Amino acid sequence: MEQTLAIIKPDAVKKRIIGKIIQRIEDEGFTIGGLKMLHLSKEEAREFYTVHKDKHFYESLTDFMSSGKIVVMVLEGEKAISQWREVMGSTDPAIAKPGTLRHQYGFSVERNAVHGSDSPSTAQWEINFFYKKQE
Ligand code: IDP
Ligand code: MG
Repeated sequence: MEQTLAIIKPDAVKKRIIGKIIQRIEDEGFTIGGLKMLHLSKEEAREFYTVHKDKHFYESLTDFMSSGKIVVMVLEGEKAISQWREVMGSTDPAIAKPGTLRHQYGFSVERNAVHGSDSPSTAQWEINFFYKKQE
């Protein structure tokens, strides 16, 4: 059993497609091990995306990710990390394969509807980021 962190980003929350995305997650066979809605501050978004701090899109990305509520989930499954990345599709919705969530619901390379961890160590770090602190 593996865990990954999934986020429904502010663009998708605003589009009222939380339900469609969660339905897809369950249809794909993931177990949802944790789920909550929250609104990141700019500082929290900067901390979450600190790995991208030197990228040209860091300021814009962290503005976007702190622009509205998000839904944060822990997904569980045998190969949850790679499976969730396949279901999401490529970062850029313009090149994501048909049938992937980013192809279906993404608006731009930045506003691409969903997030997923990219490795076991990243997944652990990201899950701790959202779930270590007490509610
Ligand atoms: P990933 O989400 O597919 O793992 P990353 O390269 O880790 O992609 O980038 C994190 C997030 O930063 C992306 O999901 C997207 O929202 C945003 N992003 C990535 N590349 C660009 C870009 O070139 N311009 C604007 N935003 C970007
Ligand atoms: Mg990434």
